[in-house]
Amino acid sequence: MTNTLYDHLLGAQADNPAPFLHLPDGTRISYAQFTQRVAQFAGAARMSGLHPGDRLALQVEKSADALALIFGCIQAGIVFLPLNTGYTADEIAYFVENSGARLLVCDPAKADALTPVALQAGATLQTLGANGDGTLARLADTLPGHFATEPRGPDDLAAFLYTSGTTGRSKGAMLTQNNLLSNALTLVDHWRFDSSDVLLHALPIFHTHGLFVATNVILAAGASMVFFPKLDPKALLDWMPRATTLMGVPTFYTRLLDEPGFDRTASANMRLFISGSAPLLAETHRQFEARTGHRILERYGMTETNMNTSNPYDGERRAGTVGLPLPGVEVKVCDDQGQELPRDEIGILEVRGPNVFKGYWQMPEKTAEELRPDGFFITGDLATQGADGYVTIVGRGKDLVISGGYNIYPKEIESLLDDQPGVLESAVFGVPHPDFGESPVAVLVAEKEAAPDLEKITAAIEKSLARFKHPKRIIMVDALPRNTMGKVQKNILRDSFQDLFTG
Ligand code: MLC
Ligand code: AMP
Repeated sequence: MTNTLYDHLLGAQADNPAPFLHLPDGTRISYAQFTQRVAQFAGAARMSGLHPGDRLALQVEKSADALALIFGCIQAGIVFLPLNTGYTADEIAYFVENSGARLLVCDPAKADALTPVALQAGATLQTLGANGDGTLARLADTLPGHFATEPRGPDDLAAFLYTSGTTGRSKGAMLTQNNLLSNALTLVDHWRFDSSDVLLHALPIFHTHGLFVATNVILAAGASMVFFPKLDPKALLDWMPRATTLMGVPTFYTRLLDEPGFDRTASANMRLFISGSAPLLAETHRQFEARTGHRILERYGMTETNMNTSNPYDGERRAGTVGLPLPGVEVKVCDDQGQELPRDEIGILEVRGPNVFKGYWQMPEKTAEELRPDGFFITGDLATQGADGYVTIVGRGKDLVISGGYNIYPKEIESLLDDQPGVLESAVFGVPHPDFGESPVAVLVAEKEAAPDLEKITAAIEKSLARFKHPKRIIMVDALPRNTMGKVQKNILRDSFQDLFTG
């Protein structure tokens, strides 16, 4: 047996002198150099006591070493869980404990805050910094650039990505080697990537988009990417004449359009701009084409399924739609019972294919709620599919806010707010935001006897929740609008406050 994912993405290129990463300072890292660093990290994880199937949690800044550690896990058969760098120690504690991770790797600056978290969960802690520093990097430096690749089959687990739910705590979506590989190979073909491509990579590497879509596609194509630490539109513009493609969330495109120097000439060398993770406004699509002559290619996916649909490369890239099902992926629009609806009717989108995950880690009942026995996954997105097959996402059946491509589950914030002294009840909902697409707003109803202390509430939010989840406004109201069943009518709240950031 071989290692499905490692062999296809890296093993075959172990001697390839061509560049894989271009760092913004001009440094190039070839496939051969990267493969050696990956082997060193595979060895370092093994020497830290991890065996195949064990979990390794990492909350590290974006860097070539961070990526090498992730691929080192794949080579050593270790299941990795990449965590948003914005998560607080409270949030990390849950992921480490829930996954049973034996090793937590964090930025050196977070070691003091996270040592107790690791201890509490019975895990060890190592550090990895963005500048090649950290205890794990030092250990890796001492190890050989070869590692006996651990055999792993297509159905073996490769990664857990945690995704919050509309009720309760986050769930670890279990992704197999073949989930990731099959999707990467499909996308290379569908989007016509080859070894001459240079991708502008400015996404974080702890989510599907930046890791499994962007990075795996580049590796599978033998192409290269400019590895920016974060989005900086001016840096993108500097590199654009040497690049061919960009993948981003809609905020990337609105911020690029805010750059006066971004035009046809600046983007003349680019062949493809891809958007996803959140709805791209048809207006942004039109403005982008008018300014650059490029039609953005929008696609649709999720943590549990990788990519499901995409606008075509050659055919019509239709603004406001997410295109057609990818080869090998089946989609259907259904009613609540899973009965397929006629074309053009609005229902819940369900998807099936080799891309669909295995289930939620140690949560069989949650898995059963969302993954049907016949393999269709209930996405929770409201959609229509036209007679010509194009899918349009028209809304969400799930209570979710997407801010700049990050998912925020109102339930998580409401639970915290409801626990605060003086708060009778709360509701959190998303309203349009010019930069992030949507932003969360909280409304609070005070208890009769004691008014809530907003400063203390803000402090409680700071301690528990990553900053991107913080409500952009907290507003006191007399009562929450409810329907006759007693359910809070968030649509009324959204309508009442829709101009808060755009008015
Ligand atoms: C950062 N901040 C955000 C935010 N990103 N707040 C709300 N929403 C966001 N998305 C906050 C920070 O906490 C900080 O708060 C302040 O904004 C500035 O931080 P920053 O790091 O300088 O922000 P910036 O670089 O401007 O980041 C914005 C962004 C980034 C849009 C470029 O969020 C981003 O790269 N988003 C991509 C997310 C992504 O990869 N999603 C894919 C998920 S996978 P303060 O208070 O300290 O000032 C998926 C599946 C699929 O969905 O289909 O792809
Ligand atoms: P996540 O759980 O972070 O993977 O987020 C997945 C969700 O992002 C999907 O269920 C959709 O609601 C949303 N999403 C992803 N891509 C698009 C898109 N192109 N248009 C609209 N929504 C999208």
